[in-house]
Amino acid sequence: MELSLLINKFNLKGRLVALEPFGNGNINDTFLAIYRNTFTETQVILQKVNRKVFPVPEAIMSNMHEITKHCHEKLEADAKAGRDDRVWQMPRIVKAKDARDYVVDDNGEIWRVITRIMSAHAFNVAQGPEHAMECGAALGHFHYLISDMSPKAIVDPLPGFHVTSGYLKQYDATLKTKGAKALLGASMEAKRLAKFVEERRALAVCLEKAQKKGELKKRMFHGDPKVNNIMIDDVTGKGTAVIDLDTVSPGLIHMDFGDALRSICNPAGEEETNLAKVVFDEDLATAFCKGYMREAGAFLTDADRAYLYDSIRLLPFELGLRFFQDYLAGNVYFKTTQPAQNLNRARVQFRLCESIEARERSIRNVLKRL
Ligand code: GN1
Ligand code: MG
Repeated sequence: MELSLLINKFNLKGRLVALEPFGNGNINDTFLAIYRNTFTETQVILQKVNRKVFPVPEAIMSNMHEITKHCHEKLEADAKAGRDDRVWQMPRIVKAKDARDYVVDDNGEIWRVITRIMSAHAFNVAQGPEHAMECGAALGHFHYLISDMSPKAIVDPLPGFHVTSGYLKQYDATLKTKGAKALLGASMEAKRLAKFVEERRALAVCLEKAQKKGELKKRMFHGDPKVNNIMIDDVTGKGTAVIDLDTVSPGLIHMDFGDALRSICNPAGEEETNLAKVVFDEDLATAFCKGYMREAGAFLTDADRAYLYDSIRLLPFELGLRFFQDYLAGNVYFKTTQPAQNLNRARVQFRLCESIEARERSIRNVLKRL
């Protein structure tokens, strides 16, 4: 079905004047749509939910319904009580004309429309310490927002998501395939990455072990708080919204903490090809942590704090492993524009992991002072 006919099934007013690809997501197809009338215009985001990644896309939408309902009520109550120094925002679902939260196209694909947060932008890399601090504050505030949501309202969006030992198992199975063997045989760099993984098998289970011992407990988490999922207000420079709610579910908030830092503290970004430019920037990390603790520090236990360093080291390893496994499996999960892209993405994350390991003492000192 043509996109303009599809978006016409949603409850949007005015004339559609633009509909174009938007953002840099690795999973869903995303478009920006602009509707105009005599007086003003409305901008919304149209997305196709990736059914290769999310096994039950309908559940993604029922989760989104529950999460936005919970958070909007809380945000409005806080705003009314004048509790915040700013207006925190969260996109809302635009209903279809048949009053449902999404539209199913002729191929059975699920499409949704959500409002666009206006006068705000997300960046692909950190712009400096103030930006990093605002990202920290926005994630901390998001954790506060979802902290009292009932996990029962949520259907597991992506079984196995952020279970590092599971990714390792998947990687091991992939290694046995003919395709992976051929790719490994053909590239010294791929062999080097395989060795990198071998040397860090114990790292993969550090947080899972702490969870088994009861030191860490699942809470509601975001799942994907990378820098370009955090919107910054154009006017004030402050964080205003955390977007991409697809993976909000019960999990370890350490996964969010580590994921945000691996993304914010790598100013070279995820697609850098010159590894010399990939370093973990401690100034950005310190700023992020300050912002995060301001909003969420009160609900971290001593045990939570004890595992923060491990989470910072783990997440680039985990994402690098996921990219590398996908490369060896023939690029079936993450969107790519060229065959070696996932290999390069893995190189970047593993280099970041090394850079974190080299700075362990200093990072632990920063964390101690929080
Ligand atoms: C994917 O779609 P996007 O770009 O927000 C991935 C994250 C990765 C990220 C790396 C559901 O997120 O886990 O950290 O790419 N999302 C899923 O860029 O796998
Ligand atoms: Mg995402």
